[in-house]
Amino acid sequence: MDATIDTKTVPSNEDRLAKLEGMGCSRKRYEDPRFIQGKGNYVDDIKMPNMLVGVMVRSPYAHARIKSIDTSKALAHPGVYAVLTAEDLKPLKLHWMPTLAGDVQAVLADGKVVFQNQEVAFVVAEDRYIAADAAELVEVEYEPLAVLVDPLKAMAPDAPTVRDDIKDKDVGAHGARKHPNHIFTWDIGDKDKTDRAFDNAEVTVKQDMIYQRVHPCPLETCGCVASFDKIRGDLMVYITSQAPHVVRTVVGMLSSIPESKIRIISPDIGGGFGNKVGIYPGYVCAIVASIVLGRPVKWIESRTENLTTTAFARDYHMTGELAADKDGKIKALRVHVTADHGAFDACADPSKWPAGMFHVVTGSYDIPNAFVSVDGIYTNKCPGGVSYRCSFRVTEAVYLIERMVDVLAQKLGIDKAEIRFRNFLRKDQFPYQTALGLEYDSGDYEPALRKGLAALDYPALRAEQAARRADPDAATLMGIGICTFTEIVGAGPSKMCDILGIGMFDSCEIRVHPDGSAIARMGTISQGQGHQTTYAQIIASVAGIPASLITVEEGDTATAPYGLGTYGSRSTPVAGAAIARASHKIREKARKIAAHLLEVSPDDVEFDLDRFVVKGAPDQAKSIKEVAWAAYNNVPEGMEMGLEAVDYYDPPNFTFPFGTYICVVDVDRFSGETKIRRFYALDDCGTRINPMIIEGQVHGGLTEGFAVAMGQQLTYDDAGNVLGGTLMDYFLPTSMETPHWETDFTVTPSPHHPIGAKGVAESPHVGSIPCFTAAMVDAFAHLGVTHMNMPHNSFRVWQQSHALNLDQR
Ligand code: MCN
Ligand code: CUM
Repeated sequence: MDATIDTKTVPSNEDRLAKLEGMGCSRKRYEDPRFIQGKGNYVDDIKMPNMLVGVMVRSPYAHARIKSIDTSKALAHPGVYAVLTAEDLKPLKLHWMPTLAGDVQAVLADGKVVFQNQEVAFVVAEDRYIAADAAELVEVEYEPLAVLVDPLKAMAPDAPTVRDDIKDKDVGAHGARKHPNHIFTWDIGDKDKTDRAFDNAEVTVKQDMIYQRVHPCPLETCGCVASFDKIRGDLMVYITSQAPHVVRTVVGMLSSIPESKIRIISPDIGGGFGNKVGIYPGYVCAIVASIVLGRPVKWIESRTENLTTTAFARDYHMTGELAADKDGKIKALRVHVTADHGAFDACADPSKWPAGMFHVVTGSYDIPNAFVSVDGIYTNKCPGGVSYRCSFRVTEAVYLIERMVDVLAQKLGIDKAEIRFRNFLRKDQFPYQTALGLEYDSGDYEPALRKGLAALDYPALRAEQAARRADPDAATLMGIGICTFTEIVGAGPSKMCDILGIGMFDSCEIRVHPDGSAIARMGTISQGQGHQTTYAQIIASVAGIPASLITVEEGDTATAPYGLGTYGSRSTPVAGAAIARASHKIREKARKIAAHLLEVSPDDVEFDLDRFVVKGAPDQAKSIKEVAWAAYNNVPEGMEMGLEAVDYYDPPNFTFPFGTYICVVDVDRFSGETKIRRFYALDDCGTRINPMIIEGQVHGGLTEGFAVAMGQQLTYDDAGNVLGGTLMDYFLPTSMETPHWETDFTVTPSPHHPIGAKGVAESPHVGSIPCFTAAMVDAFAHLGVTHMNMPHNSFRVWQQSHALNLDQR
């Protein structure tokens, strides 16, 4: 089908716009036919000739010395090709690997294990069943050691030492260490000024809160297929990675194979949510095994391995304080965090930021003074991760400030919406320098909250709540939660953000073929976000090529330009900008070719949706399709043939999406059972590329927010056993539990982004979690409750009611 335009009989603008399917259009997802029909191509779908499969032997103990490992029985098992232990990796210097956070991590346990299910040996066999049977035959003798699970006890003089390998190092990647279990202290803000503001304040409030340890739960677990060609010296790895180019660089560093001989391919990915940013021991072992054996080796996690060993999130123990005047105008914020990073600091944050973007913690409010201090701590828990639909600790930051504003409102008896109006940054204050050193690009918070309050008829809800509270026999309590968050996404300016020294730019390369269709490649990688659909829409609007004629390809380092990948909702703010700029380069070259064809000066030619028109002579025009053909046979004197462009975009700043979320809950005061009556989510992500995809992203993020707030938790018992390592114990909501979502939007473009777009994918997660807690607390607020730790499952809520004697009739 020819979707381009015949310039002689130009259809109406409406028809042409519809054919382009550019920005603002709810174009159907190009990806869906293959996903819905089970025709996706995931890592576990990859089968290579002579492929072997590796399975990990893991530690049952959270902390133990390894006295011996006997692999002989496993090696003797028919169909087994190799059993790797730390001793085998030592000659290759691969028994430890550097982490993204500047620490080191054992690839296979070296002398002792430091968390339950830690990797101890890697068994490679004909197939997964044989490998799993043989893994049972590996005999490891352990001598259990005292276990540290509580980060608040980690710095005690008699606390067990988690990391023998660095116990005497008094400086780590982020400065001085005060204790063998201490990783870093990260301070930001003006402590003296903040302390003074507290000393002089009319009112202060303080609240402790625990943001529990959770785990992202993508449908597809982590895995890879590594294939080393001994003859050519080439390494090819299919991998579940949100950042394939970074994997290539890291694999190059570890293996000394030049990057030109390494090809990393992230095929279809069954969800990422931050779980697939890190580099895991399983990847390293599969690669080593393939190099040693000269055969492809696959490694795929089980669900339990995924939940208990790769990437955790949160585990922040926070104390917030606000100073304010009697009218609720905030004067200062002070925060201390004890951050449990597990046994190795393998957090995937930009290198310079050990607590990620936590310093967005001043939120949507004009807070003149702030000071934050974060202590990173080792414990006998799983390392890595940190991200879970959150731009590097933003979820924790937003949770803290939104909770604190509520606590202050409660103390002063001011309505929770009203106190926000009193403290919001005003539109004319942007760009706004926060007390913690960020520059917010744009925002318009007040209209968003007004729209939300009107949509739910807030006064009526409060009246209903008051009536309910006044009735001693009411069976349900009612809570209203408000969250007016500011996110920070689009890491990031290379002067602030890097990964292992590589600046966090992103990229786009577009080639227009002679027939006017095009292929575009980016350094990001979709895990379900629909990039193949939406990226084409940006090109369509800027370069005039119909989206249906644009093939978008990501995830193969052999073809895509270098990019830092997809996480932290950075694709639209960073790669999206590169796409717009590359498209613009195409358009400008096309304009010159069109002018040449029309025999006029390029200045006399205007771009008009999908064609170039001579100014003042609308019948004289060349379509982009005609120009594409000419690019290969008839270009102006001195111009290079072809029509392609590349752009590497280093953003000048982050983008700061925001939103107003409102949640109404009904809580059974006798059983603790909670029903989400309404959940309203207004998001502002600047220019909207595909409203339908945005809505889908918001639904997904809200569902994950609901999961975290209402049920998810990775608990450890005192011996360091993970309680919650299966989906029987770990809450993954289905459509049965998930509430109905109401979405809304405002549009406040980013002034520095070429098309004014901000990221959106993580906002619903970041913004909804404090909103759920706020609603739960609000249900009990008239009884003096100021905070309840998550998850708000029925049992815990019932305990709360019980403590307040609410379950006694
Ligand atoms: N979009 C838009 N207009 C905007 C902003 C975004 O139309 N102004 C569209 C984009 O074109 C893109 C989608 O919304 O198709 C998400 O864009 P963006 O907000 O830039 O986020 P990323 O593409 O960088 O996605 C990353 C983000 C993260 S970090 C997590 S975690 C998460 C999320 O995406 N993981 C997901 N959403 C997910 N959705 C699915 N299905 N699976 C995951 O693993
Ligand atoms: Cu923060 S989870 Mo996402 O960045 O892949």
